[in-house]
Amino acid sequence: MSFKNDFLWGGATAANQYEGGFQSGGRGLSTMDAVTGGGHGIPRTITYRTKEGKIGTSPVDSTMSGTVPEGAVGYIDPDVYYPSHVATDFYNNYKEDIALFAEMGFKCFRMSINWSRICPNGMYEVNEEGLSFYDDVFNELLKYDIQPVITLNHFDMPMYLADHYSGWSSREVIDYFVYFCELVFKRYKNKVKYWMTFNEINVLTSWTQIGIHDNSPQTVYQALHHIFVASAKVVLLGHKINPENQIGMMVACTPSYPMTCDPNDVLEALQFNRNREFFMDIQVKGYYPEYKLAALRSLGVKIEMDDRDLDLIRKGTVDYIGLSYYMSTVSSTDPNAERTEGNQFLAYKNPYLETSDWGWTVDPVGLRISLVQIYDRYHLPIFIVENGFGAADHVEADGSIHDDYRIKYLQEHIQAMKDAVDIDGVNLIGYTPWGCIDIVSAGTGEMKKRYGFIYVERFDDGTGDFSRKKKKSFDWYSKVIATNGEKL
Ligand code: P53
Repeated sequence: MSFKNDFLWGGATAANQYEGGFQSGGRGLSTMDAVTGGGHGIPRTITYRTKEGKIGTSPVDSTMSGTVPEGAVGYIDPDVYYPSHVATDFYNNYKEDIALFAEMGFKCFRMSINWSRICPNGMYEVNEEGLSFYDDVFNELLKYDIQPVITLNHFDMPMYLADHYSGWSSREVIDYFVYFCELVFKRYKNKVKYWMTFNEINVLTSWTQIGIHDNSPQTVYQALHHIFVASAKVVLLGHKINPENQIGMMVACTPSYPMTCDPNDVLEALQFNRNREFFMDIQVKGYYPEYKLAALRSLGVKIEMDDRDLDLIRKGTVDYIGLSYYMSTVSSTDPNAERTEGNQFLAYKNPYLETSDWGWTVDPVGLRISLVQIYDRYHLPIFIVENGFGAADHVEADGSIHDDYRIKYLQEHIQAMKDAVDIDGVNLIGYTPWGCIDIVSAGTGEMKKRYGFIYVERFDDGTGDFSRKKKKSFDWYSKVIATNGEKL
């Protein structure tokens, strides 16, 4: 019982946090190239240049939210450290890294394609060198029977589109994105079967992610509408190019519990959770749900649509639901409820849960609850494409790394997945723990917050030789895969 025989065990990464090579192989600039390191309680910033030529910075919070003023463009300061420029250098280490993934027994590997590596300015142009880089990567994966799982857009975009179109607030960007997707669907037709369109579509609010210059509800929802239409078009196109393609959506799943059984708290949590379900309603069911239309009306948001948009959204629904799950949160209507300090995700303390050093709750039962709720509501296969424990690892004198805390977190979450499959009947198709090799943290920009089974010698001050080392969790996860999740 438990996991299917072809269960997709693997690991997950994203180009802007892992790939590096930002000026190699004809790649264009990407928004994330202008995002600084941050860390140790200091937020990351976007560096920009205004129309008048003034250099400025604006903060990016841990939800990646942050914009630059109207008319300003991304700017790279030669004296500043930008973690994504080299990241942990997959670009020059992919063979070695993939060999290590194969050693762990990975059946799949999730990564994103950097749009500006294929289309340097995001428009109708093709960088052959970029296409052939991913050919090499996919060939290497397939050599070991590792299925690539490709995120078409993970928290970045060609900087040119952010600078000249205010990103996704312009309708033209739909066609540019569809063009890019058509290129990669055709090029990798015989290499890639699993795709997902937009990473964590429910948290897209920033210049770095979607190129917008203000994050008023009007701008965000108009941009999201374009993203929904683009995603639907891409799903239809991907199915046409290869009917075997499995194309999913991807949502950040941070479920909220009511603080008490006060019906007002229950309602508050329900509204919070609906803000996430909205995205699945659109991309799985294929329509704008009434509760969101009502909320948009009361916010005074008016979305401009083309006649065909709703029809496209109805037709271009996805094949599976991809989700990230790290933690749960709490909703309350009590003004005196205990608040957490300066944590933008988790406003209230849950007295039943422990937290990581970064204040993220550890809640495996919350994962099981979410799987049940999502499966009951949508009846689509579910793929957990992110989960994991960010921690500061200590390298012992003999080079070993005893990350028992990470093993414990993953053990408990895999057990919760098993229960969801065995007891609750959820159709779960795969599991790719986040940052299976150490990569840059999205929220903090740090290397210190590590998730990997593989350690990368790279530090926040820009030093380190990029060498790779196995952590204790490496052997543990290998055994989990070898026993198809029986031995935790
Ligand atoms: P870091 C919100 C809630 C949960 C995860 O995060 C989130 C977000 C949005 O920031 O992001 C995902 O690196 C994201 C990854 C990211 C990962 O969580 O801040 O898809 O890119 O690295 C972990 O610890």
